[in-house]
Amino acid sequence: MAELRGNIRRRAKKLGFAEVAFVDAGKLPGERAYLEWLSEGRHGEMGYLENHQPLRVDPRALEEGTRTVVALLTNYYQPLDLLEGGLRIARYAHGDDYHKELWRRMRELAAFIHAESGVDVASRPAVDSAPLLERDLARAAGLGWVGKNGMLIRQGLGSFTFISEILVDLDLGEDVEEAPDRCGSCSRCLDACPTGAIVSPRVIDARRCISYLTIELRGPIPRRLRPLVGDYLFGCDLCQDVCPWNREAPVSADESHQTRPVYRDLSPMELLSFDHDRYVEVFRGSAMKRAKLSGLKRNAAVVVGNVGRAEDVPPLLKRFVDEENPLVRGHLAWAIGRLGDEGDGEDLREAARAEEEPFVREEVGLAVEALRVRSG
Ligand code: B12
Ligand code: SF4
Ligand code: SF4
Repeated sequence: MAELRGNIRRRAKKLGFAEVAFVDAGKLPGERAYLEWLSEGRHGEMGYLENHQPLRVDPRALEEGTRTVVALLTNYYQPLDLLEGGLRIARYAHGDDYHKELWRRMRELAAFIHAESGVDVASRPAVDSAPLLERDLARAAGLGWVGKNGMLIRQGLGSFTFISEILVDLDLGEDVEEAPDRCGSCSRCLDACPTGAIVSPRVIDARRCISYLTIELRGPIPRRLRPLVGDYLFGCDLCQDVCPWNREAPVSADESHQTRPVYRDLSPMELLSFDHDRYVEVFRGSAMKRAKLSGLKRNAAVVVGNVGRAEDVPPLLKRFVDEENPLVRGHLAWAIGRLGDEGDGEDLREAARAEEEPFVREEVGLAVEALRVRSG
C-alpha cells in the first residue's frame, strides 16, 4: 500500500495539488465543536449547515463503504487582493470557480487510483459543498493545524489553500503525521479582524464575518457592520494576511487561479452600473457569482460609502435613480448619507419621492438625517 500511496501522491502533485494525505475514514472527530457552534446560531442564515449533521463527522455515512479519505490541499495564493481599479476581492475568487476545476482533477486522480490499484474502486470526490467538516478532516489527515483564525494552516504553505477530498472504498492505509499547533501565544488574527468575528480562538461567528456578509448574506448588511466592511467587495482575507505563517506563502502559478484581467481596472462605481448581460460577461465561471449581481452591487455601494469622496455623490444619485433592485437602492442611499452634505440629502429625498419599498424609504430617511446632522 505504501507504494500505491506514493504513486497516487506523485500523480496528485502532477495534477496540481500541493499536498496529499491518506486517513482512515473512521477517525474524524470534531462533532461537539460543530454542534455547539450551530446551537449558538453562529451560522446566521446558512440554514443548510443544519442539515445532515451525522454525515459531517463521518464520511462513511456520506458514502457507504468508505475506508480511506484522500485529503488534498490546493494552493491558490495570489499576491494582490486590492486591484488597480479599487476592487478588493478575497484571493480565492480571483480566478475561475474552483469547484469545477478541482472536481475535474479529482475525477482524474480517482481514475488513476482505480487503474493503479487493479481493483474496482468506488470513489466520491468532494469539495466545499459536501456535508463534511473539511478543516477537521484535513487536520486529522495531518495536513496542518487549525489556527486561531479558524483556517487550516500548513507550515511552508500557509493557509491560502482549498481543501478537497476523495472518499474511496479501498483501504489504502495511512501515513498521518500530526502537525503540531504552531500558533503559540500569537493573536494577530484576533486583533486584526475588524468586526470581532473571531469570538475566541478557532470560533468564527459567521454573522459578523465579512466573508459571510459579502457572499452568503442575501439581505441588507446590518448598518452597524457596514463601516467595518471597509473596501472588501467580496470575501475577506484579513485574518490570513496578518498570519506569520503566510509570510512565505508560495504564489500559485496555476492558470485557473490567476487574477482575471477584467477585474483589474474595474471600479466599484462601474460595477454599480452593470446590467445582467455585463454581469454574465464579466463573472462567467467565477466563484463571485455566488453573491449574485444584486449582492455584488450591494457590496459595491458599501465600499464606495466607506472609501469614496464627496465627488462620488452625483454618480451615486444617478445610480440610485436608475437602479431597479431595492436592496441595492437602500445601500446606495446609505453611501450617499456617508459622503454628501445637506444639499445632497435634499436631492436624495427628491429622487426617492415616489419610492415605495419600506427598506429603501427607511435608508433614505436615515441618510437625509445623517447629512443634516453632519452639515449642521
Ligand atoms: C460555512 C463556511 C464558511 C462560513 C463560516 C466560516 C467558519 N469558520 O465556520 C463563512 C462564510 C464565514 C466562511 C468564510 C471563509 N471561508 Co469558508 N467554509 C464554510 C464551509 C462550507 C463549512 C464550514 C463549517 O462547517 N463551519 C462550522 C465550524 C464549526 O466548523 P469548522 O470551521 O470546520 O471548524 C471545525 C474545526 O476547525 C474543529 N477544530 C478547530 N480547532 C480544533 C482543534 C482540535 C484539536 C480539534 C480536534 C478540532 C478543532 O472544530 C470545528 C468543528 O468541527 C467550509 C467547507 C466545509 N465543508 O467544511 C468552507 C471552508 C472552511 N471555507 C474556506 C475558506 C477559504 C473561507 C474564507 C477564507 C473565504 C474568504 N477569503 O472570504 C473565509 C475564512 C473565514 C474564517 N476565518 O474562517 C475553506 C478553508 C480552507 C482552509 N485552508 O482552511 C473551506 C474548507 C472550503 C474549502 N473546501 O476549501 N466559510
Ligand atoms: S475573514 Fe475577515 S471578518 Fe472574517 S474572521 Fe477573518 S478577518 Fe474577520
Ligand atoms: S495570526 Fe497567529 S494566532 Fe492567528 S492563525 Fe496565524 S499564527 Fe495563529
